[in-house]
Amino acid sequence: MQQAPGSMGPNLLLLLAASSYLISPSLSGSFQIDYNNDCFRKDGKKFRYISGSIHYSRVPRYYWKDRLLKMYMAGLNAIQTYVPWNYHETIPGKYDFTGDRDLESFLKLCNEIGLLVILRAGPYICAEWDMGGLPAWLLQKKSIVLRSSDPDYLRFVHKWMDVLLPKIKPFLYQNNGPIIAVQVENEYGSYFACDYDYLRYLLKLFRYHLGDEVVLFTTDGAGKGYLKCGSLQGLYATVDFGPGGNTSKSFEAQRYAEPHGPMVNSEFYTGWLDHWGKKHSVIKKEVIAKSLDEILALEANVNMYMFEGGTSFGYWNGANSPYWPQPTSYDFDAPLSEAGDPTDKYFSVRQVIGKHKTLPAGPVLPATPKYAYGLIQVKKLQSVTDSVNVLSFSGPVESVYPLTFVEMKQYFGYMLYRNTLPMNCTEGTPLASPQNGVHDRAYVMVDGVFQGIMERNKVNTINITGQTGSRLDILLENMGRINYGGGIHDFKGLVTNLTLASNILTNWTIYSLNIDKAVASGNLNKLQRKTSEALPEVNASVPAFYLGTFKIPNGIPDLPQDTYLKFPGWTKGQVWINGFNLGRYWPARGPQVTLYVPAHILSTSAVNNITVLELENAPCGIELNAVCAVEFVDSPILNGTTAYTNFHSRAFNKQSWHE
Ligand code: NDJ
Repeated sequence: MQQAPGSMGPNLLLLLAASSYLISPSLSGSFQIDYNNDCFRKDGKKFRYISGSIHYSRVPRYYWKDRLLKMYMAGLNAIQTYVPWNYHETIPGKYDFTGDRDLESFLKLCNEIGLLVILRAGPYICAEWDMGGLPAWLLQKKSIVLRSSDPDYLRFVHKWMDVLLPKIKPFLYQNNGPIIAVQVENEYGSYFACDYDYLRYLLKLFRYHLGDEVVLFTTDGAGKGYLKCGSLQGLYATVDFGPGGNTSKSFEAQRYAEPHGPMVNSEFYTGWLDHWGKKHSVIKKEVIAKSLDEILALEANVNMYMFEGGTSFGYWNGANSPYWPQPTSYDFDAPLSEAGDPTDKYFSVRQVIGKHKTLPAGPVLPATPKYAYGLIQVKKLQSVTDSVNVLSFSGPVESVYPLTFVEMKQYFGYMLYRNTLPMNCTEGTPLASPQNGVHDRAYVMVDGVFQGIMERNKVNTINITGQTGSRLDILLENMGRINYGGGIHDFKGLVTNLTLASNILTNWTIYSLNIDKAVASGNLNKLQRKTSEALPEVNASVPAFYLGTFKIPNGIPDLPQDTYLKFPGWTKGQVWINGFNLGRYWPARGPQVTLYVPAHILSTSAVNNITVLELENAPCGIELNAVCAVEFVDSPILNGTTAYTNFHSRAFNKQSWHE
């Protein structure tokens, strides 16, 4: 079994373990706030943390050590990470802390490497993560008031924290672990509820499980307006702000809530998030370096958000209101790239840190090698609507009106809504969602013939043609739940009625689709294209599956290596490699064009399978010299053309630090 990159030999591990013991020889460490001297104290000594955010849920376990070692070599003495509740409890009462979700192993690794941990335990985390980390099944109670003292919400929060907090208690610094501080909730002052009973409940719950020693804190925007509802007596208030502003003024805001105690910027933005259709966000390394230097010169504590952004694999990306979904890449223009490669910004940040503390001796781990496996031909398997029997494991549900994903007890991916036309639709008859209820994209077919695409907030009416009794199929895509603000109460599916020529369509047959299970089981790949089915016209393809296989050339040293997947001529869809859901691609809208492929999902001993779900148009029609292929390349493209102007509302950029 390949050793994970950055793996240390047993001697170095022993040395590190011993040295960390030497650092905290006492049976248990102490980490406190010193209000008299406006600082933290670690084992009685004045302490300032220089931290970076890495989300264990966005980096494969295979690469955790590689990224953490690079963060250590940058001069960080701590890392900050979120615990996404929905990542561990995807269905109520079923908990998963294994593999890439093994939080305890992640914490052990941080301790081994000598990195302290600032744990952001939620229950809500934002993070451009689906529903801000809250599980969608909470919406089974349609009227639930999320992030409040709604008893139904608190009941589930309590149950979840009864599982999570005992897991992290042994890793508290007071118990000789790496966790020096635990965040409660996330930017609560930015949320409409302003429910102090909720914060008090959480404080009591966290203290019950974690004891009285650990530092519990909150994070809010650097403004009185945010701190008013986001802070609470008993939780140390910290702020977040990006580069390019007035650093001292930003910390003055913190003093409004905490007249004494250490200055803490819990999110110093090193870059920014992206949205499908908008220009890729970048921030110049010089802008970061200047502000970071100011923060460190003030002897403030800082966490760089993000230091390693990583990837929202699968369906995990979130969205912003009114509806702007985020892409699969969470590169964030961070010091370590999505693939964990040290960037110029990394070395610039390391240089600034080196002005304020001694950097660890030794070389920085290099970028991991990337390999261009080249063009891989793929073949159309079947359309989604022809594969329903393989994709739907629970069979159809009949309902007078459309049911949402949550009502169908499905939380991610795609669902199929089927009906029959109640009238002749000649000359294009309007199919409409008058209340903008397509959440989020609908691919519409009549008798298997593509009719058009409806999109939340963008396209609420299309014209369709067909005869009375024709089969109407609507493939509904959940593009990710809003993760910030009041819109996190984000139901998916056809959440309001559709009308055909202004008459409400009723009597639906609804299929919950589990494509991931069908791909992983191999059943999907066994489907053979119906030879009778003619290749589709160029621009009339319907959502369909395509399959490619490839062997990784042997005899090439240390293959497999990381790579990037490109979709020349494709439009929008989802892709799996060897059953691993890599995420969404949408080169037609951008800015992300390539998907990061971590090496550990590839095989050199067996044939590799690529399963593509193309939702719109594939380069596999009858057009001349169509190249029905995807391509593995050795460098990323995250700043492709975009369909919309570069849009940053006030909410999107708290300060005008964007380029
Ligand atoms: O705490 C939030 C963090 O999880 C603060 N952020 C970060 C943006 O990367 C991240 O979501 C903001 N989120 S300001 C709101 C973004 C609104 C466009």
